[in-house]
Amino acid sequence: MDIRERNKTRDGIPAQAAQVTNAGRTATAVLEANGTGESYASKPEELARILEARRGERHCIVLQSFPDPDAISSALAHKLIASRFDIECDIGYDGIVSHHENIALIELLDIDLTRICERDELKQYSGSVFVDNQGTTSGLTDRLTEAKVPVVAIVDHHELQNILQAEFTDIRDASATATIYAQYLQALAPLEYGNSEHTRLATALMHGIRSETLGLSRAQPADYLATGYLAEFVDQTTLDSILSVERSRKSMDVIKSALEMREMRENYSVSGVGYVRYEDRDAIPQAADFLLTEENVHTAIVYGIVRKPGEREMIIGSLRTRKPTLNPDAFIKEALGANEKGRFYGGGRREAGGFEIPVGFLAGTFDDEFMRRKWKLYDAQIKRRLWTKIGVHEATEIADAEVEE
Ligand SMILES: [Mn+2]
Repeated sequence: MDIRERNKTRDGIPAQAAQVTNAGRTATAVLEANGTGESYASKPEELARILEARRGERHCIVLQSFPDPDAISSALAHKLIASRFDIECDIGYDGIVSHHENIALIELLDIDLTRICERDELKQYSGSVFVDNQGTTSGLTDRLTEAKVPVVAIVDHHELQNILQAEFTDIRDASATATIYAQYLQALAPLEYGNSEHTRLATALMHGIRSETLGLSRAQPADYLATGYLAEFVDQTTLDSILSVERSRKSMDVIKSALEMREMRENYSVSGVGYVRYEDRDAIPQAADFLLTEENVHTAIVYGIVRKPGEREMIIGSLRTRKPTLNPDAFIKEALGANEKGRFYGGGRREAGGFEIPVGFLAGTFDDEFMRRKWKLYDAQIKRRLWTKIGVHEATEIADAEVEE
């Protein structure tokens, strides 16, 4: 069944009520009830069977192009589980690790990520594993398919994307992929106290779950079970250092522009921040998080043109919402549509979504006037689509007038 269909049923019950109903049940029952009523209790066993059949192989764990703590920690957990089956894994990505918290996570926990570039041979892998994504947000997906590397597993909590078929699939409505992996670990590779590798993994997963739940304030029963399990293995000092890393000056500038440029209608706060350096791309979701903290705002959308030197130019945007009836995946797909190949410009999960629209023919840096007009044009078009979806119409004309000035 489509995960969105299942969400609808669940969303019929207010989140609070659902949590109260879950109280007092056994751990497994809560895990099952937390999502959809479908049982996930047998998933670790199923994963073990698949990995057993691939003993001795080498796999590539694929992260989204811009890995976040949830993805990084989940990949680390997958790597540990796979090692129990003599499967060696590289954790691969093709973009950039830019958010300061992510860099701190990798540095402080000594995590080995492999940046895979154009010339790297992918045929060396006997299988690929997608964690915290389903192939839509990585440039490696098409390359692995071309190299005929079979998809061994997909473990994710985003809406079902249906672009890859895997031997093992666990896509559920969880807060974090790290929450799912904490469950797998308990069943397949229980953490041991005093093992430094396990301490690093538990710390990373704790950070992954915290970052997906706004520091646990949005946590669900399954997240408390996961963090409850991880807690005794976590290195609190390291976790504190990761969390206290300051935002870069450039990120602060993007957040400032988002605040200045925001337009508010019907409790939606929409802000186009103009050109953003590739390294500062993660400031866009941070700015959306920030705009969501304003009173009377239930949904914030921030976007900008991101330029990767010498390469593609994209409109990159983030949506954050507190509105229980707003499905970010459907909202973005319906508002912005798909390209000529039918691939949607974006999607999402509960409370968050993102989009990437190639600038294409207009890409490139020219004089200031050209750059200013280009931004105005894209800004106007995105606002037109968003306001139309939201149901505000007069704003479209304002945007048109600005472009024609
Ligand atoms: Mn995630």
